[in-house]
Amino acid sequence: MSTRFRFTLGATDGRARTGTIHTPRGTIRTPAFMPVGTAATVKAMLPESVRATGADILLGNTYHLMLRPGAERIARLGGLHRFMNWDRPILTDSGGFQVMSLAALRKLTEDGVTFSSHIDGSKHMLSPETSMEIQRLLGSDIVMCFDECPALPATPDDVAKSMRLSMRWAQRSRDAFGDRPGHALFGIMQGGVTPELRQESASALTAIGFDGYAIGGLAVGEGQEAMFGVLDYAPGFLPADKPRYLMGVGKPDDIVGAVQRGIDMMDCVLPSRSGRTGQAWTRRGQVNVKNARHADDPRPLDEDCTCPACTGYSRAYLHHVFRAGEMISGMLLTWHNLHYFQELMAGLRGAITEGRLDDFVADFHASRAGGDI
Ligand code: PRF
Ligand code: ZN
Repeated sequence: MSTRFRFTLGATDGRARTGTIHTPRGTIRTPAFMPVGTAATVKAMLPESVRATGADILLGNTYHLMLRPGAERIARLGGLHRFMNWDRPILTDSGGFQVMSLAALRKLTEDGVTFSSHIDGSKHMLSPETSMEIQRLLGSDIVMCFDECPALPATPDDVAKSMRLSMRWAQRSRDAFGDRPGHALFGIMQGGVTPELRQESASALTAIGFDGYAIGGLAVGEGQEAMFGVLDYAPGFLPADKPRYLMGVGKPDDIVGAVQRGIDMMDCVLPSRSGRTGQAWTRRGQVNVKNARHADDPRPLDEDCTCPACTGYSRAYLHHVFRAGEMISGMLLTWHNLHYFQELMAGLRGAITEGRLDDFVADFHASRAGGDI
């Protein structure tokens, strides 16, 4: 493959920046939002529809795919891109975070973690080495280090021990990943809400050397103020010439605040998951289509939105198909939500490029009504 993995910075506005990640499977415009395709599908969406919303890259999960249908099976079938019919870049999470939130009978040691599947109870093991092997079998373009994200609340001492374990695992991940031209390995910073621990983690990772750096261990219940508190300093501990990825974030206002603080990539299940529970995100706030006051409303979700849900259907129809449990409900709302999130990212990129991010952010907050609209 001719194109190596490469990040080029574009414009900056304050601490915010635009950029381009070049990969053999295509380019990723940053700041980027990555829709989540946990089980080799962005639920309720065809891959071409996900692309039509403006996504350059999807996220997949080691944990789910190793359990079902299995990484070796996906490899035999030509890899995850071929399997799910998405030929653009895929980033895969490494599994540890999902083990801790989903699996039963977890046992953590220096070597890795053993656990029972949440699907059938079968026993499995993940370590830096097995996670790198599974992500290789999947054919992931951006591979994440195997880390541990401590459940909060935790004492600073527990957070420090966990972070140091993750840093030893980061070195093992780097060694096991090896040299794979065209594929990238990202380190994951931990350290909770303690600046000294975040600095120690960043130093450990940059000494090892990665193609990009994630900020893990946030959006785990600490609240937006505490998360922004960490994002006020943590991105500055990382090399400016490499992409910075904030894992598992977030709501539109989290995304805007993270981009203002120098984050380049994010992922979250929110637009797809809330689409299936009747929640729409719009530039004017949230709409809950299950609310009875939409039953006779001929207006679209958002007059200004060009997605299929807003150009073809009324709030009354979206209310009806949600209430009737029709599959098109999740399809239309997921499409709308992903379209809105991608339009927000395009708006942020344009504002940074033109040096008007502060005005963009002021408009973003001003146009949002309090509560359901
Ligand atoms: N580590 C990994 N995946 C993650 C996280 C983490 O800390 C988070 C935290 N928000 C989401 N996904 N590997
Ligand atoms: Zn729409």
